[in-house]
Amino acid sequence: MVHTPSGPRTVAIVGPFGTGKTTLFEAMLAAAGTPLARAAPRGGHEPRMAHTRFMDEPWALIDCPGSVECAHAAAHALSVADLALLVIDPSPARALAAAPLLHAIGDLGLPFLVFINRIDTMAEPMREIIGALQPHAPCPLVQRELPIRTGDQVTGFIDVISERAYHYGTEASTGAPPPDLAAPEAEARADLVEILADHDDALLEKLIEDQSVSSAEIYARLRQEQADHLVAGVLFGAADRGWGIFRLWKALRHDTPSAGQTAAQRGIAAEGAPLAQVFHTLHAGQGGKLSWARIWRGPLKDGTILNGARVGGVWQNPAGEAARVTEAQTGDIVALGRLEAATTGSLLGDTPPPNLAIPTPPPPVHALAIAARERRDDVRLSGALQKLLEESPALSVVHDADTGETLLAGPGELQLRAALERLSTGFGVPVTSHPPAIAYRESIRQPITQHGRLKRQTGGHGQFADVKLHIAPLPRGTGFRFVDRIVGGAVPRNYIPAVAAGAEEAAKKGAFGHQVVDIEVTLTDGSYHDVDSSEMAFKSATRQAMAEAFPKAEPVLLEPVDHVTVTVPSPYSAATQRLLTARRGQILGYDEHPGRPGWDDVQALVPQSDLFGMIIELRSLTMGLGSYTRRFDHLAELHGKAAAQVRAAAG
Ligand SMILES: Nc1nc2c(ncn2[C@@H]2O[C@H](COP(=O)(O)OP(=O)(O)OP(=O)(O)O)[C@@H](O)[C@H]2O)c(=O)[nH]1
Ligand SMILES: [Mg+2]
Repeated sequence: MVHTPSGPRTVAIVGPFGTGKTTLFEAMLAAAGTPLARAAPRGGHEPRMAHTRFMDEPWALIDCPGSVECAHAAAHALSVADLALLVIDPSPARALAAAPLLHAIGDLGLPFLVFINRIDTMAEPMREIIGALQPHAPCPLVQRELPIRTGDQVTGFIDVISERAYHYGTEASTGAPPPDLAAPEAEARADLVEILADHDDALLEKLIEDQSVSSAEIYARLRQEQADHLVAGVLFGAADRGWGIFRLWKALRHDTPSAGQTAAQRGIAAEGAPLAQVFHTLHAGQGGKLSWARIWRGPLKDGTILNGARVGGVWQNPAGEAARVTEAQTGDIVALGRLEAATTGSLLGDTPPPNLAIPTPPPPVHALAIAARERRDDVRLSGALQKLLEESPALSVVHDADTGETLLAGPGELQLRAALERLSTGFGVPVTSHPPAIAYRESIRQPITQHGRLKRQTGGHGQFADVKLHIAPLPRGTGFRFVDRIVGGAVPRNYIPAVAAGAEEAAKKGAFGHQVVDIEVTLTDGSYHDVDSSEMAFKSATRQAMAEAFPKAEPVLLEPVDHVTVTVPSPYSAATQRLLTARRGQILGYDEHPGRPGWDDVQALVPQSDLFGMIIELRSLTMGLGSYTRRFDHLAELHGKAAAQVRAAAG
């Protein structure tokens, strides 16, 4: 085998909000002897990278934000990692919060370890915590450590495989397990071996024949089965006290696949031109655009042409600070400078691209209408938005043709707020925002015949047109229709298109000021003047007739109603239905979410005006786990007080 220089193995630290990932990231770097130059920001929205060495091997750690609104950033980090380190709270009740990450890890087929943090506050049995997590995990979870307690405090642990005891504060083993823990330890070890034996006949045979299994055998088997994502080990500790960090590092060192192995698993050939996958983008002011990428195939030199653009700088992050290097090796995590066309999720390199799973953005669940605070910033706003979208691929910008608004949509309220802040302080374009306008419509309920007549004498010759229209309601969803019933040339052929255009134009603004839909306008009769009639005159007369007709034809306000699918863990189904009902939702039913046992899809029809802000309520109801998708369904008539409110709001 040819030895090729290899970059670091990469671990993505993920977990629910506030479980101590950043604290663990810092503790791991400190334990490796390369503490961060500056403390990492708490509760940040961005992944943070650091390079380090542990026992003389290179590593890259990615500390991912935990907020559900940042799930997409974490998904990108997971998609370039060799292993996921899932950090959770020591609480069975909070296990569900890790379910989406466990699904994402399972979908990627990524090896992972679970780290139960805050062991200093653990009040419940370890078995229950793991038991609550297990139903959401893509494979069996095996407990690799057993807590040693002094009073009700955890003061150390037993390594279940090596059967050695460790006390927090010392890295070397303090010897054999204390006698009172010998039995539980033997049991935990037997459980672990039994799970491993499910995929290993030789081990199974030994078990059946009651032969002893050596630590070396178990370690080797565990490593293999973790790499094949057949099992995942569970360790624990307390990040902010440095407890259990050294053992965690040793487990990672032993069990994390190399970049080459991960690349092979993703179907990337070892030989070939450089290949990199961008997982994070940053516009760093003076430094220009930085594309953080995993090098699936190196070496990649500064100045290399990737997808037609020259790499303008390669940086690593020792101690969490950027340091320029001349080239990156296979496996490296580096920032590549000035690749203008690259975005988060881009594959940079030769064709054909390998079959890599690039995360798709989650459906937007919150949106704001935005505008540059200063009119003169309009053009700069579009440039700033482009940068923003490169940095935050879970955001999207659409121009709503109905309302004329620019909508910034994304995974939640906090992300949108952070985005507005980034636009103003990061890119120097202050913006205003407000809830998106609802595209109300209106129609009529009473057919009406209306005469429109324009007769005007201006200077030389005059303006004359005369039309008789029949305006009738159509079934919901039909739109606008124009019918010509002129016989005998009462309105000459060449003016009919002008009548049709005038009618369509007039329908843009009905009795309540909204677009009029689901009507049929029939031109039944009219008259003209040889000299004074013109297209303009007919258009004008038609518009006038329509405007006069609408208020008399029992106008009715129509509001857009969406079909909404809310996905929640099943225990929250009933509460979700109540939430939807309270927002004027009409529940259509609920079903198990396809391919995700324990989760439900609740279907409902909900007026658009009641969807604004719903995600905030839904998340607070569901431990942040609920999400939804929506699509326009139909227009519904709005009467009484509700209609009056909309009209009052419109002024
Ligand atoms: N008691 C205890 N507190 C801890 C431990 N580890 C972290 N914390 C505290 O938990 C809080 C959250 O820690 P962070 O490291 O910011 O959590 P995080 O997972 O990075 O949070 P997000 O990135 O916002 O999801 C901080 O106040 C930490 O001091 C621990 O082992 N024990
Ligand atoms: Mg954090």
